[in-house]
Amino acid sequence: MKGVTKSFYLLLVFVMVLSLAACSTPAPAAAEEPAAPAAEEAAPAEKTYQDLVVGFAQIGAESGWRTAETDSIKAEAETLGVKLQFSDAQQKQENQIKAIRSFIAQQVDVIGVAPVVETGWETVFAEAKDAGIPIILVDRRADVSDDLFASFIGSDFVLEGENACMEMGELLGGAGNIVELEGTVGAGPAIDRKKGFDDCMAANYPDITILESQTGDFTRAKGKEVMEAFLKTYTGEINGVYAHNDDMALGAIQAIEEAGLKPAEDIIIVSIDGVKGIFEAMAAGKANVTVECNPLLGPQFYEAALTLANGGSVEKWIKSNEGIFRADTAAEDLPTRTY
Ligand code: GZL
Repeated sequence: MKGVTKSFYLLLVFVMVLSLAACSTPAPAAAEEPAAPAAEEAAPAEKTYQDLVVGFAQIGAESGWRTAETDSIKAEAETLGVKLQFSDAQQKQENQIKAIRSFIAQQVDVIGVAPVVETGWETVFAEAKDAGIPIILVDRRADVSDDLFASFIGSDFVLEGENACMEMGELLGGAGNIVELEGTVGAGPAIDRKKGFDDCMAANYPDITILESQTGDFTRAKGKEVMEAFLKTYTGEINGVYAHNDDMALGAIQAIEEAGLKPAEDIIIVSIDGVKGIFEAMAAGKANVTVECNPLLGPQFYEAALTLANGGSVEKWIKSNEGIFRADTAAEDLPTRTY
């Protein structure tokens, strides 16, 4: 028994020594926390609209639509507190190019441009790209590679032409002779509205003939002048006019009345834009249809500009949504029109 007792006590002492050692052994030092990384360089503060400096190279003031767009670009800058450098090119591409170079020299954050024609922009757009300044195309496209512009904000002009075609075909009962007043030669909307309309006519209305198509340069004066010539050349043959914008249609209406004919009755009038003047003409029974093309692009333009200025990306095509307006509702629509 004695031997058992002795071993027991020896074991007890051993266990007690072990426990004391465990208690007295300092806990392993907590692993060294890695030093907090050096504070990363603070990212630049996001720009706000009030920080934004934007250049806008506008075409000119050729139509009511254009002046409505200019009003939207200027008014929205005022509302948002954006610093806007605005230039009016008086319809000349070389003046738009000069304006873009001046915006680059001023190191603006973003450049907006409504290209008067589709071609001739590669060099100056590349200069903006080299300067790190994004380009936004507003209401008209440019024939350049995708890397030379950040976004196109504007309408589907081919669809506008197709809509005008279907309205004209309906109003003529599927047969008759028409003349076409085209926009500025080489301008995106003129090229596409013609394509949309002419292709749709060929596909859907074989009994409607386009007697002649000529540019009226998107202006009322030129539209009147060309319509006068058409009325002399095709006396008594013209059943309808398709004008690429309302201003040329309003000029054509004047020419038709001065020739002793009734616009919208003797000659159907279909045009594009949706400016107040055409609603007044439709309400007075002098025009039949306008296909809307929204010029109030200021809000979308500055939203995209701010995103780009903060290093973000935007959709390559920010499309405008538009309607078709006819004479039968023009009087009630007119008070709601804002341009
Ligand atoms: C369309 C715009 C056209 C309008 C015309 O986006 O470029 O130019 O239809 C204007 O009225 O002159």
